[in-house]
Amino acid sequence: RQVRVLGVPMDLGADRRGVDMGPSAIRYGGLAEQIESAGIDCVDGGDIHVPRPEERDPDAGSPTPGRAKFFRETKEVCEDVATAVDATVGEGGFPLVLGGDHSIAVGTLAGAARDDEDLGVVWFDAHGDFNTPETTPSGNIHGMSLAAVLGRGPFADHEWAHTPAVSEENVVIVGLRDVDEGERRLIRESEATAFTMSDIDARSAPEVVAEALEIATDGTDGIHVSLDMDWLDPTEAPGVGTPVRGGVSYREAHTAMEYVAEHHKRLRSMEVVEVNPILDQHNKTAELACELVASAFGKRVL
Ligand code: DIR
Ligand code: MN
Ligand code: MN
Ligand code: MN
Repeated sequence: RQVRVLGVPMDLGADRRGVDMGPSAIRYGGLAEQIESAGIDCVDGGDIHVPRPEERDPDAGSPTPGRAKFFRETKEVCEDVATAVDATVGEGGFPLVLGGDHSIAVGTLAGAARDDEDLGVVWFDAHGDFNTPETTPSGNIHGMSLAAVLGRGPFADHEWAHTPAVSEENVVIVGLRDVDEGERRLIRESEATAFTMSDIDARSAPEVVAEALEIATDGTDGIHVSLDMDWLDPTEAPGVGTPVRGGVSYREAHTAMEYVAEHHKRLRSMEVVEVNPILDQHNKTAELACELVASAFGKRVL
């Protein structure tokens, strides 16, 4: 199977400028070489067009002004992402989507799940991304994307978003440590599983990731892996939109991706998001993202 890289230089879903440069930084960090070193064939499909925030009004076209900023633009970008991902899957390719902020997951999953298959999702993130326009403290759609995928947040009634794109019982958040007040209740009430950093401390990262993969593959045809780089501790991944202390280590992240690789027959799509080169140290976070992708695709020491 051939990996098709799709860049989405998106920062409309996050206040922190800089994640729009993520796709460039990740490519510059050696993505193609890393994927090839895993023995996987790879082509680059270029970038999706994303408007600059300076040329738009965040509230224009928003059904909930201030509570879902750049709603209209996010919809347009995610629709394009969905079309590109759907086409890649249709051609038998493997979509690897590079963010950009995490709002793009609405597009990735709309495209990946538009196929007849039932997908499970493992969402590696410090955050739940489970806010809705009602609970959001920021109005940033990247904090609502998992809720949106599940048909709870913005775009719930939008046909292009194909929501709920996946069923909640097969969705697992791993690495949670920064949750907003209203968001906490939504996560607890949902049928999605959330493993916090405390769970990882108590049980070890490999054990938690193994269980997450079990839940995501249980009764599904395949899985999607959404890797928010702020899942890692900021000492390893300082170049992210919203760093949060107390994340997983370099080794824990690699081990997790090696576990993902063990499910390669079920792996259908992947995205790497929230890389912010402005806050990075010599592109360290983007280079780490490339390494982790290679591990997920089966690269091994021996
Ligand atoms: C916060 C930050 N929970 C919000 N979210 C994210 O704005 O909703 N940061 N996803 O990466
Ligand atoms: Mn996220
Ligand atoms: Mn479907
Ligand atoms: Mn995050």
